[in-house]
Amino acid sequence: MSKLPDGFLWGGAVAAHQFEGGWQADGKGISIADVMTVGDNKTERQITDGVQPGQNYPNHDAIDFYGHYKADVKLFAELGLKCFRTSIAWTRIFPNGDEDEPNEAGLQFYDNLFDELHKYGIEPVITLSHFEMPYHLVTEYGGWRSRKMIDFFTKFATVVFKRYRNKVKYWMTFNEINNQSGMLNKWSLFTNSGLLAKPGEDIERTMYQASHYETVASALAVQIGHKINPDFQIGAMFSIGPAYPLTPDPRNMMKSERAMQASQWYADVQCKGKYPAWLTKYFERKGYDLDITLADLDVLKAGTVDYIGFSYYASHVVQAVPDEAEDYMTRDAKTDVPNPTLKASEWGWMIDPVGLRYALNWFSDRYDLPLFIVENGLGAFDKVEGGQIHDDYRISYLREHIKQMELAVNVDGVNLMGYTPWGFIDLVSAGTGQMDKRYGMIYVDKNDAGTGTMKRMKKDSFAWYHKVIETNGADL
Ligand code: BGP
Repeated sequence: MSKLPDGFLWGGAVAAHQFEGGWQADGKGISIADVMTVGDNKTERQITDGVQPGQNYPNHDAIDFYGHYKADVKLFAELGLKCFRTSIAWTRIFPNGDEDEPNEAGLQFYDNLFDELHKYGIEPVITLSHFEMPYHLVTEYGGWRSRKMIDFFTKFATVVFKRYRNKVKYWMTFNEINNQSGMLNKWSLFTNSGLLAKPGEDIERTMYQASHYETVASALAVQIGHKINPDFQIGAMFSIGPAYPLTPDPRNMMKSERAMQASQWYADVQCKGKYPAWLTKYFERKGYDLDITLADLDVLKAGTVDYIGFSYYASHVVQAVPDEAEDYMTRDAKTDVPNPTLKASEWGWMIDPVGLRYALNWFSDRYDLPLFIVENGLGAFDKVEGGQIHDDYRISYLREHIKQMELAVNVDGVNLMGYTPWGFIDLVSAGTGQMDKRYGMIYVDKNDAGTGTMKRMKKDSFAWYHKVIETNGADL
């Protein structure tokens, strides 16, 4: 297989709340991740009313990167990373989210981290909001249902853009902003937008309103960032799981198209600066009289992103049901079915390397922007045997996905900036809160019960990925 372009950003990805720990260190406030408990393959994480005694909150200590960052960054350099994707915990900078002045100790932590990364020539790639808004903004303002959030977010963005204007070049505004529309469940509404449904509320309407405010805030951040440093590259970040039609029945094809529209419309707003026609019509048909002003629409136009960051883990299969509504928007257990041609992970995620090539082509064709795969990987239970972790299943997953990524670049002509596998150092799962759902090439001795030495160990995938980076993707 041929190589990737020079300067290709090989890296690894994490998010502040899933690995930093130090949940109250140096003035940090409580984030939405700090009030979520541990679930597993069957039970959901609970969202508690503030931090309650006697609960297991895995994000509080996570893997204590806050206390280990120097040794950890040294290990990242040894792995050979060219870039490192993480997020800035909003609550370290504005503990409650609505203060006038930022918390200097929080700003200093990221100065230290970015200096440490640059010491080894590792480029930081920073998400502004990755499932970790201040919890106070939920209790006080109802999360993103409030327009006031635009000011809180842009203030946070302005402070960090200015502070790190010479230390960070690559930014993303909201992590997987589209989960809420694609899933419309309790978890995605809370992690994306800090939304807790009120009795009798049409939560779908609220989700669209919150999403609108977020895209406006993102577009403003893009404009502010470019003024602070014209060299900034500011991207959007979407999750994509292609929705294939179960059979060639044209109704299933229509269903597949609609499922993609329902989860990917944010790309139209953030990359083209306008709402797609089907969605404007949908608001009209549903009688959703949303607070979308003409000034907002100008902001969206003027604040389109520089690149598309996206996560890809799995694909899906959909089918129309016999009583499918005319708009093909029914979503239930009967419309989402397993793929008979693929195997699933232990969490039921369909393993589909070709789906990554499909996703790359899908974004490239529609938006003609540089792409960045900022999450991809296999969650699995690892076994430590005689101090070693033989994770050949993870190597095989990554190898097959990288092969498809290279085909997309070298055969399909996709403009790809980089690849940062998710959770390359073990961390807390966002969906389940588990530690034992592991993605890493670096093992961390900590388990679901919250116990362990926190010792870091190299898995077999560590040496493998090092070689991949060293050969720029030629030796897989
Ligand atoms: C994405 C998130 C990440 C990450 C990943 C894996 O949704 O952006 O934060 O956690 O998925 O998901 P999980 O942790 O649920 O296995």
